[in-house]
Amino acid sequence: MDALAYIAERTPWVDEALDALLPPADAAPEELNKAMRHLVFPGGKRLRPALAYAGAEAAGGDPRRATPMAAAVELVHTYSLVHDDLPCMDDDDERRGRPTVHVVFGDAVAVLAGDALQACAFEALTTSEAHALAGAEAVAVAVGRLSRAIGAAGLVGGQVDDLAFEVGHTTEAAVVSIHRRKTGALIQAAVAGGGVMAGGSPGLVARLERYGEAVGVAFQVADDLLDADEDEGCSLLPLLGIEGARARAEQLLEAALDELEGLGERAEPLRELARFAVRRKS
Ligand code: GRG
Repeated sequence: MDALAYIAERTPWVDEALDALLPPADAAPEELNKAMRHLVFPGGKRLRPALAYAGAEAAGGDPRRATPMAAAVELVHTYSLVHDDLPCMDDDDERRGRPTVHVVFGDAVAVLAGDALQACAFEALTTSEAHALAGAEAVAVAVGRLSRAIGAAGLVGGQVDDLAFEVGHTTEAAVVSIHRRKTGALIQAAVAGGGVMAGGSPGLVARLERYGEAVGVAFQVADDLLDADEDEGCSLLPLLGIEGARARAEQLLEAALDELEGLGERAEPLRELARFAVRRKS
């Protein structure tokens, strides 16, 4: 099954969970609840949830055990996009072809909707259903991994360094460090967290972490290649050129695939998703 077919098969699972977790749009406070749903439905590619499910499959578990992690990573991803679009950050009026949350609901509600989406991510991981699916120990480990991935050492720290980034005053290592935190850490948490929720052994979860780190950075390099015509921000393109960046993404893909060596069929979704993350056209 190719990556798009895999994502299409798994997306209804996470969408159902997201719909159940988010407050109804007509409940009070309506502005907040509508703002929280604005970017979740319809969503984007739902790549991170698919990676959580595929991580669970590679661990040999029932992929449905990863649903709380799949929902949590998509909620964090959505919160980060809502905040990234704000006037004080990237100041974008449009995302996925629709007006951004702050354009529709105002800056204050957009900040608060992002905050509430992040809280909802941890709620997703700690419901009684999540405990029943994965067990208390796996839930605790998954919460720890997600917290580390999205805080000062991960997503938020990477975003701060990205905002302060100056083109022309940098090194490849500095760019990769930002990619690893801003984009890679959440992707890594999705895959490894899926493996944890499905009862993967510590050795297998460590392999998933290394796979996730490589795919996370490669995903961002691929994103930079897709945006090659736009003003260059924090990107490997000015340092490596288009062909050099493409080659680097392929190297990272190979490194990710190497981590799955010997896992056979059960890791096939992860292999397909890695190829998709690197070679996608949008
Ligand atoms: C505000 C804490 C905070 C972080 C913001 C999300 C983000 C970090 C910045 C947005 C800009 C950007 C290029 C981020 C890198 C990650 C990335 C490529 C996000 C887009 O992910 P996709 O392509 O999006 O999976 P869809 O729309 O498909 O969900």
